[in-house]
Amino acid sequence: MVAKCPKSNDNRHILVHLTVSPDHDKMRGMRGWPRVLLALLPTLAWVFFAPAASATTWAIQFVDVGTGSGASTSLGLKEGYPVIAYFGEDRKLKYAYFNPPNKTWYHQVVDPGGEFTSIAVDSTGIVHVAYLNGFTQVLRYWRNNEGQTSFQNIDSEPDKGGMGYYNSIQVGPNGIPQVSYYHTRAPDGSITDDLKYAQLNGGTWATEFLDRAGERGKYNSLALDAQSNPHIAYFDNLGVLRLAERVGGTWNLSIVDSTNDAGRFNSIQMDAAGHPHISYIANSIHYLRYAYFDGSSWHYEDVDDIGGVVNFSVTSLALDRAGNPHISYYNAVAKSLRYASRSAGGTWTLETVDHEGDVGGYSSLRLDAQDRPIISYLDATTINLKIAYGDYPDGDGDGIPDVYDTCPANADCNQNGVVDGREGGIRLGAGGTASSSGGIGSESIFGCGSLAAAGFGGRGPGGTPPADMLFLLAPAAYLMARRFRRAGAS
Ligand SMILES: [Ca+2]
Ligand SMILES: [Ca+2]
Ligand SMILES: [Ca+2]
Repeated sequence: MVAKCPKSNDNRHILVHLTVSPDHDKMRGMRGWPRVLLALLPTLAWVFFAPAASATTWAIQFVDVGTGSGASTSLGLKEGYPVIAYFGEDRKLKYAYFNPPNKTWYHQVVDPGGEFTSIAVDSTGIVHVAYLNGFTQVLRYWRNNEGQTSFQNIDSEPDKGGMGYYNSIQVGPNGIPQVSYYHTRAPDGSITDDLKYAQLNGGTWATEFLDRAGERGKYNSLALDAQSNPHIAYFDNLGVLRLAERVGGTWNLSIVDSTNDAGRFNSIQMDAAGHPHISYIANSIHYLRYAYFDGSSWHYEDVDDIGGVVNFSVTSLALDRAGNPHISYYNAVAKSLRYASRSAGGTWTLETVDHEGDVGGYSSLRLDAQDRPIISYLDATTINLKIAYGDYPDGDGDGIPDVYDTCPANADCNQNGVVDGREGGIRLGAGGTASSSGGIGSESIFGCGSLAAAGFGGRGPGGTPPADMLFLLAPAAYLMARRFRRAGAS
C-alpha cells in the first residue's frame, strides 16, 4: 500500500542511465576511449551542469547560546519575522524573537515552568503560546500583544491529576485560539491517556474530551481550515494515526493509518480545498511518512529512512502556496536536521540542512511569504537553539542572512574572534520571571552585530529507545541527564 519514493540520489542514477542509452546507435563504429568519452559526455554534462535537484542553500544561526536551551521548539512568523517558543533548563518556557529595527535576536524566560510548547501568531500579530508546566502538570496559555502579556490556565486537575506531553495551538480566521492536548492522569492519580481540546471563548477556556478510548493523544497536532474548524491528528498507542475533525459542530473520529506502528510526532496542515495533509513516523520501519486526503481517499508516501526514532524525532509539515508539502525532520543515525520537499509532480527532494554535532531534534518549520523554508531546532551537542534560513543570501557566510545582518560584509564584525552568527541573541529580563517583551527600544545594542546572532530551536536526545521508552524520555529528562553527565565528567 505504501510506495517508497526514490531518493534524490536514485533520481540522478536513473537520469544518467536514460541519458546514455539513446547515443548507442550513433556511437557504433567508433572505437576505444574516444567513443567512451563521447558516450559519457551527456552524462558528465548532466552531472556538472544540471541543478543539484534544486537543493536549498542554508544560512544557519544560533539564537540562544549558553543557557541550556533549545528543546521543544515551535516557530512562528510575526510580520514575516521569526518568533520561537521553546524550553530550557530547568523546564523554563522561553521565547525568542527577531527585532527588525536593530536586526537583533532577543530571548527571555516567560515562565519558570514550561515544556512541550506550541506557538501561533494570528493575523493581527498577537503571539499565542500553549505549554505544559512540567512541575504542576497544568496546561498554560501565554499571550503577547506587542509586549502586553498575560497568562491563563487552559486546563488543570486537582491533586494527582494533570496534562502531559504534546499540545498544539492554532488561531483561525475567527481569531479564537484553539488547542489540542493530552490528558494523562485523573485527580486520584489513575492513568487516563485521553485526547482533549480547548477553545478560548469570552475570556475563559472551554475544554472537552475528544477520545477517551485506550491510550490516545500523546502525540497530537492541530490545524484549522478556512472556516476555523479544528482538525486534529493524534497517535493511538496501538500504533494507529487517528483524526478528529469538527465540522458543523459535530466531531468526527476516523483512522488515517494503522500500518507500521504509525503516528508518532505527527504534524497536520489543511490545504486550500480543506483537505488534511499529515507528516508522521512509521516507527517499525523508521520512515518519515506523508499522508494526504484528496477528497475521496487517503494517499501514503514513505519519504525518507530516518534510521531510528528518539524522543525528539519531531516532524514538522508546511504547505506552500501551491499546496506542495515540505517537511523538516531528524535523522537519528546521522544525527542531522533533514528537509524534504515534494514537487507538484510528486518527486521528493531530500536534503541535509545541518550536520554539525547532534542537531535537528524538535524541529519546527515555517515557509515565508516567498515559500522559503525557515526551521528552528535543537543543537543537542551544545544545548543551544538554532535557526536555519533556506535560500536567504548570506554574503559573508556568518550564518546571518544579508537582510538580517547588521554587517553583511563582515563575519566577525565585533572582532572578538567568534563568527557573529554563532554568538546567540541578547538575553532579556531576570531568569524565572514572566517579564514583558516591551521596551525593546531601551535595550542597549552591543556594537556592530556583536550579539546579533540568530538561530532557531528544536527538541530531544539520542539513542534508539523502543517505542514505549518514548513515553518516558521527556525533554526535561534529557536535559537532566545531560546535566548529570556534565557533573559526572567534571
Ligand atoms: Ca551574513
Ligand atoms: Ca555579518
Ligand atoms: Ca563576532
